[in-house]
Amino acid sequence: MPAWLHREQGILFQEDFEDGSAEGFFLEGAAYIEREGGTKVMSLSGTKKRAVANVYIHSWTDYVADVQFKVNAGILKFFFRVGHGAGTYLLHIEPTGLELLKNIGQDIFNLGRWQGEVPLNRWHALEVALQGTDIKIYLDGDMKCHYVDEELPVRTGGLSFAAEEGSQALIDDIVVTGINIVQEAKWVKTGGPSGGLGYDIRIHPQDKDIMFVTDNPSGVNKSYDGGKTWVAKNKGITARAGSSEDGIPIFCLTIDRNNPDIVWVGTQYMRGIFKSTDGGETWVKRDRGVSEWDEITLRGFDVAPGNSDIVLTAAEIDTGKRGWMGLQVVTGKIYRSENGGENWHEANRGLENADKNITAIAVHPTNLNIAYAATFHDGIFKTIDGGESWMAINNGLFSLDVRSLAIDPKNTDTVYAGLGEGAGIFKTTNGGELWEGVNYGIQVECPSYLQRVGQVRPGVSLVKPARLSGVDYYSLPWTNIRSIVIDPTNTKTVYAADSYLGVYVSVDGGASWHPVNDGLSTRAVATLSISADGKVLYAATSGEGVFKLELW
Ligand SMILES: [Ca+2]
Ligand SMILES: [Ca+2]
Repeated sequence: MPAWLHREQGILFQEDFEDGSAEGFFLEGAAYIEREGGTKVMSLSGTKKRAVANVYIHSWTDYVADVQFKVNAGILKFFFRVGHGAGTYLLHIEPTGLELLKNIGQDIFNLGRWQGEVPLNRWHALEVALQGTDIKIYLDGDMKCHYVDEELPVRTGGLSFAAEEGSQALIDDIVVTGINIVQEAKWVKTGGPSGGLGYDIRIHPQDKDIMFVTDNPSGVNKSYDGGKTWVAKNKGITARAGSSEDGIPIFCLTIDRNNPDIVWVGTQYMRGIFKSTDGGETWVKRDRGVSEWDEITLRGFDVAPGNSDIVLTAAEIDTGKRGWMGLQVVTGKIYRSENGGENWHEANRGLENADKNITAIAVHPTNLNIAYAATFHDGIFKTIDGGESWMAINNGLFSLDVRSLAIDPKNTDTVYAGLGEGAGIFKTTNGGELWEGVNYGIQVECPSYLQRVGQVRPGVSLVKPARLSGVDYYSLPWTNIRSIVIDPTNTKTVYAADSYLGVYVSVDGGASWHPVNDGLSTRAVATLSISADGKVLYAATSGEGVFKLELW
């Protein structure tokens, strides 16, 4: 654990309902607060619709949950480590005993049963203590069940209570204690444009005070003082857009890994690749060979290690067609230059068909023949011939909506992929042969009436309810991992940004994640960038500008 984070045992959640509200709960059915004797309690009455009170907190791992309950009819169901898709444990509280179950996907596993009286119409104290795979359940102070879950244990998640039809129960005095990760360093807002679409932030690899932020319409912005002040740097960028033709539609920016004086930018909704050879002070147009005009958006660049003449750029192309709910149908294209941008040619073999809007491109840190491209609908592609041909590498991915990629600079077969559709983060340690979800502590959300995370599989479409318009569907609060960066000085430390829930850190190579949002006034993070010395992290937000986190 780095010094700017520390673990602290404390109260994670507490609710006695005395203020008449149930903060942090999502309620369904006949779940409401009522007075009972001298106190206020949560009442759950199952009718045709079951009554549910949920606390969806995915970052809880080991915790002790204490609760008072009283069952008046039927059974009370108590769920713990509730996580989308990952499964959940479930305790049935019946008049004749307790039954411990586990639910993963469609499967229910019976883990154990305690036979004994749990009288109705009386208050009881329940305690569930979770430590790794160890589960202990206490009723009125005595341990009734002890189970060690060695097989597919559920590792993380909040808690939830439910009463099915015919059941009625009261709950009160919920206290959850466990390990809190306390963030000592806080995000600080810097200057800079507020940030719209295409909000890239990049730090000079040798001088972390020098950085760039792009957006449409302000173009390229450069800071020489670590983000305090910014100056527009668009000299030579001829692209203009907007109703008054004064917007500078820059969508992406990349600093050459070999030579930080070389900087690439690309435009949105128009043909425009510009190159700087003086550290972003002036620009020249370098888009010969690109065949599109208004229908192209450049989504990113990467430069071959050791050879600044070899550059790949990923483009989104509007086909002019309209698809589902009138949304534009876009496709993707990769262009490659072998002469520092004098000419570009299409490098698309294997990518020609269908809808392959490319969201990110990453060249291997040491082997210029290997690169990865992430697509919005078709997963991840890999090239081993420098970008001339591509193959899909989606084995293990839960969603084919991929928003970000990061290659571990030291263990170069390790790649992280940030997914949309609430599918979280996936990692490969073998160059993409197999991907595994690494979402321990990542909060994943999507609307409950759509399929939940973990149930989305390649080739299986998400449910798109007819009553939603296309715009609604795409503006729903899916969690989308838009950016992943790896600390170059210690590649076990990884940062990920969700466009809806903010920033996470992992200090164990993705095995577990912790939210680090203290000081961020918005959770809508578009891009992260880390300095070469691993000491400063920047987050470019959508709408509230650039934030800086100093790490120690
Ligand atoms: Ca109470
Ligand atoms: Ca309350």
